[in-house]
Amino acid sequence: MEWKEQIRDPQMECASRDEMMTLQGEKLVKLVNRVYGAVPFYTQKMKEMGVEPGDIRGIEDITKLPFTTKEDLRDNYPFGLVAVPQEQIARVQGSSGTTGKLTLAAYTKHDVELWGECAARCLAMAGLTAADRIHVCYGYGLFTGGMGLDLGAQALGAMAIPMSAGNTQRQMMCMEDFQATAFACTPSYALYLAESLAEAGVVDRLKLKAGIHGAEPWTEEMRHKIEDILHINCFDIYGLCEVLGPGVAQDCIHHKGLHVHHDHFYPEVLNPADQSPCAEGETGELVFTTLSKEGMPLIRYRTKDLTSITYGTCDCGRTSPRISKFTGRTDDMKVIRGVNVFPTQVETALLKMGGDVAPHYLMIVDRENNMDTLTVMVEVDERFFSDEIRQLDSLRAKIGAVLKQALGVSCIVKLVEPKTIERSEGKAKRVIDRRNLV
Ligand code: DLL
Repeated sequence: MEWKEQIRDPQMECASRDEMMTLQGEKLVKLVNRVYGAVPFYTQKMKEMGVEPGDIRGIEDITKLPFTTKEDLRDNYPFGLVAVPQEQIARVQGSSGTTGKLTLAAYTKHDVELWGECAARCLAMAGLTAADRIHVCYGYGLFTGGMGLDLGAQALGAMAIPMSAGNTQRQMMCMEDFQATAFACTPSYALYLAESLAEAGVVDRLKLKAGIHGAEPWTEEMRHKIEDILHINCFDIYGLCEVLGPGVAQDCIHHKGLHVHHDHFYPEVLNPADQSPCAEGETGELVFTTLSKEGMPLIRYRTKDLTSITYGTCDCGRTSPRISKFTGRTDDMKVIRGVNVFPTQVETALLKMGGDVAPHYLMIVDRENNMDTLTVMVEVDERFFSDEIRQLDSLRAKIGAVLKQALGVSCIVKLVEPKTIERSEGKAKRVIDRRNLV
């Protein structure tokens, strides 16, 4: 089919580098003045570094500013990094933190509108317009997927179909009945759904033309597979709740990297070892400064996502910097069926169970029939391996329930005898990922 270039905000998306740097500089100066004083964390960090708001005069001064990490968010949980009076917070969203607590993000009304605008730019990048019907099968709730795409559809003037996740039969029925022209979900679920639609023989009756997928790493091969089954064009949407949610960046119809909305998010790619800047095209850790957010703006937030960046003008005419598909993370977080899972969450949950369960575990992440699976091997007291099989079954069910509660995703529990899991003299290997994503 014919793909028409849609640029929602040409003034911003196609601004010259000089114009954009001037705007980014002005916004950075305002941001620093806003958080200094209002957010004790930043005031203290800047004082420790000997930096005052007056030292920040343009975007090139960004390197004088401190970093923010996920651990800083945890230490200031839940509202310590909020930069406005709390009554101005219009909504909160969250994702998994490194321990039992969530990573929480707070948005003002302005931030929610900004989010919708950024997500709408992404939908436009995928060739969608107000005439489209967007079937959203990302989860709604604290996770940003459902709400983000929904806000984007609203801002675009399109029809949002708020399906939320799960119940594939119902998804298939509504997709056909409501004549959705685009759908949004994780790439792994997209492939599962695509294959289910093909098996049911309904693909030709659908009106789909685009798929908007992200929240987890995926490959070009995966993209082509979904596209081939459904005869659509698939797009890679990126975001994280701390920075905004889906809509921070996405690829356009030329699929030559994910365009970052540079007027709202200033990206840096830094060498993870010493935080020195990477050269264009060189892989490093992606760091974002939110230039426009009010509620919980972040300065130099270390995403731990590994990518590279290019600055040239794209074939679509956009000048926004483009990040490449993600090659991994600097930490051990895994995204399983769109849910962020940290080994430390498993550890915390097992330790809380105490007694018969040892905190020796191994997570095995795999992909079966295009769906992520998580198996957790757990060492338990050897008396469970006597002839009382029923005891073992009930312990397995109990651990399964505790882990589901802690991780937000179900897993297969395999109980093993003490000392079965290989011990390491250095860092324990807690996760084996067999998905071969990169
Ligand atoms: O996953 C937001 C989102 C929802 C993005 C729907 C796209 C679509 P969090 O739960 O905070 O937010 O998880 C953020 O997920 O740091 C990456 O490691 C990973 N991630 C998100 N998008 C992509 C992508 C949402 N397109 C974390 N490719 C991020 C690879 C992604 N990884």
